[in-house]
Amino acid sequence: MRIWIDTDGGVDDALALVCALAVSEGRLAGVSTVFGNVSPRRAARNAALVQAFYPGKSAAVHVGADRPLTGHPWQDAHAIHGEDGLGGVTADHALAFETGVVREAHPDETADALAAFAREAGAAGRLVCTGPMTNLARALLRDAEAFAGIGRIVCMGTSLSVPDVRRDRAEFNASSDLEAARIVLEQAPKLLIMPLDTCRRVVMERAWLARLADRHDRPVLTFLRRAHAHYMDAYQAMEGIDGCYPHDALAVAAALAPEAGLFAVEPGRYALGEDGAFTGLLRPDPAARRIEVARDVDAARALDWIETCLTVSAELTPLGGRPYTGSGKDNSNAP
Ligand SMILES: [Ca+2]
Repeated sequence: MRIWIDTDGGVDDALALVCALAVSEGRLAGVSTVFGNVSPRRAARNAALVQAFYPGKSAAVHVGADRPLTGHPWQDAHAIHGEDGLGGVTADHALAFETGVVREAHPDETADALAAFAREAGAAGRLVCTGPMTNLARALLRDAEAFAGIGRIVCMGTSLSVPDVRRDRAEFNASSDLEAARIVLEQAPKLLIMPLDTCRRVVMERAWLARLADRHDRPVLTFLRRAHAHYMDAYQAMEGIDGCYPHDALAVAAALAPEAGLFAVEPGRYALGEDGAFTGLLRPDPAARRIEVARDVDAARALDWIETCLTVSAELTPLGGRPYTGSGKDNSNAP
C-alpha cells in the first residue's frame, strides 16, 4: 500500500498524519499541502514537523494551492487550530522550514506530483485529502486519466445533515472551495467521502488523550497532547465537549484499514447542496455519479484504532520499520 496525504495543516491533520505514519508498512509516498486551516506553507511546515517524529518514514512535502480554484477569498481557521495551526506548539520546535523535506512548487507542479503518484501507485495507492479539495481537483482537471487505476481516494468533507451545533453554518473543507468539491464528487474515481456529521459521532476526549500520554512516554504523544489543548478549548467553548472530533484521522482509518470495519460505508449518488444557510451539504441526486459515503462509525472501535496508531512502536524505526502487529491488547481491530 502506498499512501499520499493532502493536508491543510491543522491539529486533526497532524493526528491523521501520525496515524498514517504509524500504520504504514513503509514510507509515506508523499504529502501535499493546501490552504485551509492555515496557509499551504505553514501546513507544509507542520507536516514536516510531524514527520520529524518518524525520521525513517518521512516523505517530501509539496506546497500546493494557496487559494480556491475560482480565486475567491478564503478564511483560515486559526481561531480553532491556533495561529500556527498546531495550538502554538510549533514555537517550541526549532525545525527550520528549509529542512530539505518541504518542496516549494507552483500549484500545478504539486497537482502533477499527485497525479504522478496516482499513476505509479495504481491499485496500491491510497490518497487521503484532509483539507479543501483544491489540489485533487486541479490534478483531475490536468490529468484525470492518471487516477483511473488508483486503489482508493478518501476525502474528509461535506456533511449528510446540518449539525445541530454549528456556528459557522458550513462544512469547512467543502465550503472553502465549492468548485473543487464539485469536481471531486463528479470525477474522482474510487471516491469515499468521510462527512462531517459521521466524524462528529467520535469524540476524542481530553482525558483520553492525557491518559495515553501519561501511560506511554513518547515524544509524539506529548506533542499531540499539547497541540490539541487549544483545539479542545475551542470545541469546549463552541460545542460544550471536553475534547474534539478526530475528523482527519477517521479519513485515514477508512483509507488504510477498511478491513477493520469501523464504518458503515454505503454507495449512493450525491451532489453538493445547501440547506438554508448551511454550505457544503451532500445532497442525494439520482443524476449524479455513484460514490461511497461513510454514513456511520463505530466510535469506540475508531478510538481504539487511533489509540493503536498512537502507541504502536513505529517511531524511530529504520526505513521500512517492523511489521505492524497491533497494540497487543486486542488484535481483532488491527489494521
Ligand atoms: Ca484538515
